Amino acid sequence: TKPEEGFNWRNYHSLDKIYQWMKSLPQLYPGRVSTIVGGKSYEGRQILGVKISFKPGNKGVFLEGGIHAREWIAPATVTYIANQLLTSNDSNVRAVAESRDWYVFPVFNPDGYVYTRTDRMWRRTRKPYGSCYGADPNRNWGYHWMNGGASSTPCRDTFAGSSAFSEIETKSLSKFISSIADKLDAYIGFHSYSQLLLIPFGHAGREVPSNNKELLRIGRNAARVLAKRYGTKYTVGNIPEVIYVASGGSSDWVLGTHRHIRLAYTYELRDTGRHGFILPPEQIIPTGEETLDSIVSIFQQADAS
Ligand code: ING
Ligand code: ZN
Repeated sequence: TKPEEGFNWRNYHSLDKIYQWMKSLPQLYPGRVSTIVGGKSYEGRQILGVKISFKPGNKGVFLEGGIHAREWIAPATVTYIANQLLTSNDSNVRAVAESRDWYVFPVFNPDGYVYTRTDRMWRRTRKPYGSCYGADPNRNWGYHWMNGGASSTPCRDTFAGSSAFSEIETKSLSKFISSIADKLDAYIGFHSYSQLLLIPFGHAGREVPSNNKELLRIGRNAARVLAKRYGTKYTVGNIPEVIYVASGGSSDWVLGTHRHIRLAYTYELRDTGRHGFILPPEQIIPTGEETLDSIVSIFQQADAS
């Protein structure tokens, strides 16, 4: 096939294209990549992931993208990172890539992602609630559910759902995450926009992780590394301090119910509002490069201390 028919990071892609690319990886990298159906969506789509593993016995990292439909740079960045983990010749990238098992889910909310082709600013899932559709899948997880920064009114963008895990997407993925949690040492989510590196917890009440100081130190160093490539500035801190109180987020539940996980971060990727959610496709590769730099830094630091 011609290169332009293959997958690339020059443009944003449809769900079908992304899934087609993911499904091609096991044949391209035999013994290193397998696809995983981690969950399913309300409209019956698969929530597809890939597991990248270079050797047995490694700890696992979970990469979550596209929980919010309109944040197109998130699936693009997560697929960029997965591709670099497989193909990069940079010795620092190679060392980090091969030191972990990577569970990569670029599109957590496939119904929403597909729907953004009709309504580009859609954020939520697509399950009907009366005359409105969808709940915020990053307010629907069952740790301090509805404890601040979430709405109980359907139609609102931060509607938390009718109960914790009322959405099949969060319910099914949370079961998958629990099934591999023993192996997980890190959970990293990707949103846009604002250029922030967020640390749990988001709920009201000011709970912080037991290793909050370590997370802040590693995060600030990673942000410094990120800025080196293109000068992109990130702010690092706990969720309520640097963005807002928000409960029912995935990272709160993952860390709150799996306390052994050492590294939990959520990126708010480029930019700071000039383009917002409609980030030009020319910025996919630069965003991917600088974000990968920071991910490599996070794991280098974690392994050095
Ligand atoms: N931001 C996130 C949101 O869900 C966030 C911020 C991250 C809140 C992690 C809670 C936990 O509101 C965007 N842009 O969606
Ligand atoms: Zn988001």
